[in-house]
Amino acid sequence: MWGVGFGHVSHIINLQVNNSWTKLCTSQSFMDNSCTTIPCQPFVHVYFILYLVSRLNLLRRAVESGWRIGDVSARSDDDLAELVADHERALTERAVVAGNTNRFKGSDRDYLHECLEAIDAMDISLMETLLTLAEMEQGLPEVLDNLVSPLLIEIGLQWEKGENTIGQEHMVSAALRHYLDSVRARGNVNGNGPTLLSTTPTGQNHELGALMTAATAATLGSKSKYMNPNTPATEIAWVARALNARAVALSIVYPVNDAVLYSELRHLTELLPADTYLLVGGSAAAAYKSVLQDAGPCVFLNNQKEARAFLASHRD
Ligand code: B12
Repeated sequence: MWGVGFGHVSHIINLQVNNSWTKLCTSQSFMDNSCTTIPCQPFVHVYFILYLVSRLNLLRRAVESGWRIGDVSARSDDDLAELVADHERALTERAVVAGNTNRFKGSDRDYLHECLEAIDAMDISLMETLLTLAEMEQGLPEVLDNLVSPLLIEIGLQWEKGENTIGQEHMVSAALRHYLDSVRARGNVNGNGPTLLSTTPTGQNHELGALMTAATAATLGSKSKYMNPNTPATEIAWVARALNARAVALSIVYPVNDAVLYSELRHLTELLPADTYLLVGGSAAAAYKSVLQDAGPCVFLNNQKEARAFLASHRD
């Protein structure tokens, strides 16, 4: 018995010690009154008590991590130690991010470079944190013009050169989509400004330009609504009418020469109320100018700076 590691008896729930014996009970043996009594030298008692203190300490840390005592009391020491270590590791990581927040407040950080490094390391959570920090420090216009846009262009180039994977590009797009839509949602969604409906038309799957415009509009006081990408003309027109939208924003990125899109855009201009603005942007927008330029109030905008200028002068 001497020298046996007490990790082997980690289910002890009751321990009685006197000068010459020690009674060990597990939850089962305690219930059926079959606890083991072992003869012990006094120093073994000390050993037991030290073990017990360390186990109670583990149990306390597990409970402080959010576990219920009933769920952890029967776990082995190794299991408990792992649970506690996982939780404490997560806390440390959060503290590092929080520490960085304070350390860099008001600094002149190169967020673009840091985001690219985070993407390289597949640390998308860090990229999301950096976006939030950049927005707090520099404001949304700066983030859209000098962080999100160049980031997407760089990701596209890296993908073309085979320097990143499709998986990475998808992860980044998903995170940016989520970020931009949360900016839109926390903006003036139910305010008094005019309603702007953003989307992409049939066949257009690149939606981040539309989401950037939706986010921009929300921060400038519009009631900014967003439909998913690849939306048929009839649905865009129906929603625009239902919401009494002052403007519909379309993003057109790829491809440039889509016959279906020509006819969809023509159809859209026929279905929209004559006084609804059609705002069009995106790297392939110019290719469809011929269909749109003579129809209703249609405005081509090259970037978010131009979108801000237009929206600011059409607030009413
Ligand atoms: C993210 C991304 C994707 C994502 C899109 C995810 C999503 N949910 O949107 C996914 C992975 C789905 C994707 C797929 C594809 N993609 Co892609 N993609 C990109 C990437 C990296 C970013 C696109 C983007 O959002 N750009 C937004 C901004 C940064 O660019 P922008 O359109 O110019 O917009 C700016 C302004 O124009 C303005 N704006 C834009 N829209 C609007 C609208 C309004 C109203 C206003 C006011 C302003 C405005 O605001 C922006 C900021 O100033 C680009 C790289 C790039 N250089 O853009 C490639 C890119 C567009 N993709 C490309 C390709 C080839 C593809 C695929 C064909 C790949 C494939 N083989 O499957 C598919 C096509 C899918 C399809 N059927 O349409 C090529 C297109 C090349 C071309 N023009 O011929 C690019 C350029 C990559 C490259 N370098 O080769 N892609």
